Amino acid sequence: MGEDHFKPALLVVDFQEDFCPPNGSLAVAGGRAIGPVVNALLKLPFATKIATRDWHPADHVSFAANHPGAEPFLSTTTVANPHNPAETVESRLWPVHCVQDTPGAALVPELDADLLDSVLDKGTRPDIEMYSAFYGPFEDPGRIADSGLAERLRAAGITDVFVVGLAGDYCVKYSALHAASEGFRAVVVEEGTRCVDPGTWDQVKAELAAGGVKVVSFEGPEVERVRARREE
Ligand code: VGL
Ligand code: ZN
Repeated sequence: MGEDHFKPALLVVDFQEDFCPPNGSLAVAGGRAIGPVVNALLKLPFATKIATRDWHPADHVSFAANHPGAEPFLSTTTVANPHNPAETVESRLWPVHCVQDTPGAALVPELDADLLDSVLDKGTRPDIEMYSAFYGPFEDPGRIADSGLAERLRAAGITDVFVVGLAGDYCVKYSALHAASEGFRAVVVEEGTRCVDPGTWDQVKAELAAGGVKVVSFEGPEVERVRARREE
C-alpha cells in the first residue's frame, strides 16, 4: 500500500435493451457495438465489477408521456428537490424506457453477466431524474437518492473507477464525474460508450476533463495497467 496503490473497479452503466438498437425505445446509435469491449474489460482483474440498470417506475418524472403536451427528446421539465423546492434542475424528457421488470429494462443478453459481482438499480424514485450511479442531482441540504456506491467502493479499498456503458452523454458522464468528485481516479474507456447525441461527445469530453475524469482508449496504458495487475 504505497502511492502506487491501484485497486480498480469496473462500472458498466445501463447496458440495457431500451438503450440499444434495434428495438430500444431510447436506442443509442451503435449502443450494441460496445459489447465486445465491455466483455473484454470484464475479463480483466478488476477488484470489483458492477453493472447498473436504469430502473424506472411507470410514473417516472423523466417520461414525456407523463407530462401532457410534452415531446420526447425535445421537451424539458423542471424537477424540484423534494426537500428544497428552491433547488431545481431542468431535465430533458424521454420516451418511456427501462420500466422495472419489462423486457426493455433487461441487461442485454450479450453482456457477460456471469463476470459481474453485482447489479445496482437506479432511477427508482418517481420524482427524481438520476443519471448517476451515485446519487441524484440535488445538493442542498445534502445529496439525496444516494445509492451507497461511493461508500461501497471506499469500503472495498477501490482507488480507480473505470466507466463504460450507455449513454456517454448522460449516465456514463454523470457517474464518472461523481466518481471523480468522490475522490476516486475516474476514467471513461472511450470504445466502451456511445452517446444519445453523438455530436456532443467533444463537449462532453471537455466537461469530463474539467471534472477530473480521464477519457482513455481500450488500447491505452490505463487498461494495460489493469491487465498487468496482480490481484490482492
Ligand atoms: C439515460 C437517458 C435517460 C442513460 C438514462 O442511461 O444514459 N439516458 N435515462
Ligand atoms: Zn432513464
